[in-house]
Amino acid sequence: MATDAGNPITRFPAGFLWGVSTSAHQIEGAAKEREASVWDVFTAEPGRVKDGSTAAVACDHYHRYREDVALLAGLGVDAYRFSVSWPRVNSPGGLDFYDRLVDELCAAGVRPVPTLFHWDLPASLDWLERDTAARFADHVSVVAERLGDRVTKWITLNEPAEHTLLGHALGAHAPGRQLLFDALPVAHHQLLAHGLAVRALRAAGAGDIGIANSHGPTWPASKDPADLEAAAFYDVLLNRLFADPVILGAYPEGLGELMPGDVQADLKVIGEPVDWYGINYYAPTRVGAPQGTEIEFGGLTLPAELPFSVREIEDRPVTDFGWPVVPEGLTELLTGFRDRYGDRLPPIVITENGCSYEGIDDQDRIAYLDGHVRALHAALEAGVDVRGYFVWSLLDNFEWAEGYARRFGLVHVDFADPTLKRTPKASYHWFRDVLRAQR
Ligand code: GBH
Repeated sequence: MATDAGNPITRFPAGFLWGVSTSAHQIEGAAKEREASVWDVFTAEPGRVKDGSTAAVACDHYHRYREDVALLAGLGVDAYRFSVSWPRVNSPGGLDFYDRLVDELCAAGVRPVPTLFHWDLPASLDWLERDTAARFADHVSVVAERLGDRVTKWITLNEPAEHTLLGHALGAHAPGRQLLFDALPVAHHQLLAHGLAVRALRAAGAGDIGIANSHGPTWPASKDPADLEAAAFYDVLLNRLFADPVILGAYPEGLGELMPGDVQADLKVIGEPVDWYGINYYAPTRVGAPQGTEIEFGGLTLPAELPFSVREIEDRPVTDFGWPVVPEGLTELLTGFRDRYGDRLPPIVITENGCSYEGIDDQDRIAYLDGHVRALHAALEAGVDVRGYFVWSLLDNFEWAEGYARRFGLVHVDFADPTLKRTPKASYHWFRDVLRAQR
C-alpha cells in the first residue's frame, strides 16, 4: 500500500488527546469473579463463536492490569479508554477492581476514560425491556459515585448501532436474536439509557460526557436510483438513527413512529447535550439495491429480505478481517458530519480506529494507522473540531464472534502461553514515536 509513512505526521493542536481503547469483556477474563453477562450465555451455545473460544480468561487483564498500565505508560498515551463491566460492578468486590485500575492509571499519568456499557449486559437484563434503561442509569450513578473523584471524562455507551444490528437484528452477537426490524426498540432503549446516563452523570457532578458511536460513509453501488435509495436507507439505519437523536434530539424521518413508548418525551432525554461526540471508524460500506439472495459479508450472513445489499469495495487492500482500508473515508465521514450537523455538532473524538493483522512486525497496521492519522489531520484542516484519537486496541483480545482469530492489538498476546505473554509490536513502537513527536 502506498503510504506517507516515513514523512513525519503534521502536528496536532496542543491538548489533542491521544489514547488507546479496550473493553472489559474482551480483555478482563476472571469471569468466575463476576455475574454472567449475555456474552457468557451466548458463548456457551455451540457454534456461536467461530473458534469455539470463550472470554473466561481472555487477556486476564483483571489480574494483570498493572503490567498493562505499564505498557500504556511506556506507549506515552494521554488517555486510556476501557469499559466498566456492569455484571462485575453488580458483584462483590467488582467496583474495587476499577478503583485500583483508576488509581494505577492516575499514578502512571494516564487519564482514565471509562465506557459504562460495552455490550456485556447482565444476563438477567434485556434491551427489549424499557426498564433496562433505568437500570443502566442506576449502574452509572454507582460507578460515578465511586470513581468520579478521579475520572473526569466519561463515555455512556459503545456502539448501540452494532449491539442492535449484530446482537438483536442479525443474531451474530449476543444475545443472538434475529429480529430484523423488530430490533428497533433495542436501539430506542439504548438511546434512552444514554440520555438517562448523561443526566445521572451530571447529577453526580461528572465532567466531560460523550458517547462512542459506530459510523462510516455509505457508498452507493452505482448512480442507479435503486442503489441510491438503498444506500440512503442504510445510511439512515447505521449512521443517522444513532447520531440524530443524540445531536439533534430527533429521529430521522419515519423512524420515530416505529419506536416504543412516548417517543417525543424520550427524545428530550436522549438529546440531553453531550460535551463531545465519539466516533468509532473502521471502513466505509458499499451498498446497493437488494439482490434477493443471502449475502455472506465480513463474517456475517445478511438475509435476503433486507431492503439493501452490501457489496465488496474493490481495488482496496483489505485487513485480515477482509475490511477495506480506506483512510480518506475518515476525512469524508468527518466533513460529512460537520456539513450535516453544523453548529449543533459537538467536538469530536475518534474513540476507536484500528485493524486486524497477524504478526509482531506489523507493518500493515502501521500503514493503516499512519494513513488514518493523516486523514484525521486533513479533517482538522478542513475545519472539523476533532479533539482526540484512540487506537483500537491496546491488546490482542477476544474479538467477539471471531474469538481470538482477529488481532487488533498494538501489543501481541500469546494466548497459548499460560502467562499470556505480552509483546509490543512494531506498531506499538511506531505509535510511541508519533506521540513523542507531538510533544
Ligand atoms: C468495534 O466494533 C467494537 O467496539 C470493538 O469491541 C471491536 O473489537 C472492534 O470494533 C473491532 O471489531 O466489512 O468493511 O464493512 C466495530 C463494528 C462492524 C465495524 C463491522 C466495521 C464492517 C466493516 N464493526 N464493520 S466492513
